[in-house]
Amino acid sequence: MSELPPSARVPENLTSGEVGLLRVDHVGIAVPDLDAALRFYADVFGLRCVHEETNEEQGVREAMLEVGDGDGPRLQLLAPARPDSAIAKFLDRSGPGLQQLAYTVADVEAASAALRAHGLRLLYDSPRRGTAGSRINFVHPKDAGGVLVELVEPAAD
Ligand code: MC0
Repeated sequence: MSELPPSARVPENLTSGEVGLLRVDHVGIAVPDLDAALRFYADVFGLRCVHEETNEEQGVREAMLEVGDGDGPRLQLLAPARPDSAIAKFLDRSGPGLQQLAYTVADVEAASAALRAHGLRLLYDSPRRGTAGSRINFVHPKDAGGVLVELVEPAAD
């Protein structure tokens, strides 16, 4: 639906540590109703939706919102697309709220391998499809201080 902002393009030679986190990509918030949440964030916070899609594999309807000039991290609204999804389970257990913190990486497989070497559990053996054709994996929240950490390798273009 939209081009990646300049901040989501991966510059060469920019890494911090062996895991290679480049920046905060987005913060994910679980919501029961995507359309109602989009209205709330537009009307109250003035945030603009720049991308929306349904990810069947993850069982989510999601929307990306830009903050300010759009050069920084985005806000991701996540609503369940089916009752057995991770987001539906999160909402049942915890209610609406912060669900994940996502970092941009240049190479999701390399980042996952580095985190596994530190003894952390990655949720998937190999990357899966994320927003806008990105490749993603997650660190189990119990291995990351209670935070569900997502690694996002943006699509090449
Ligand atoms: C569960 N826990 C969390 C949590 N979800 N803690 C912090 N943040 C979360 N989001 C805690 C529970 O409170 C519980 O703690 C313990 O983890 C349960 O662990 P579990 O039994 O192993 O797991 P489940 O069944 O609760 O599932 C949690 C898990 C799941 C993270 C494995 O949500 C998952 O697979 N997430 C990855 C996929 C995902 O989130 N997809 C939706 C976004 P206690 O202390 O009670 O034991 S899709 C997306 O983000 C894409 C579109 C993208 O950005 O590109």
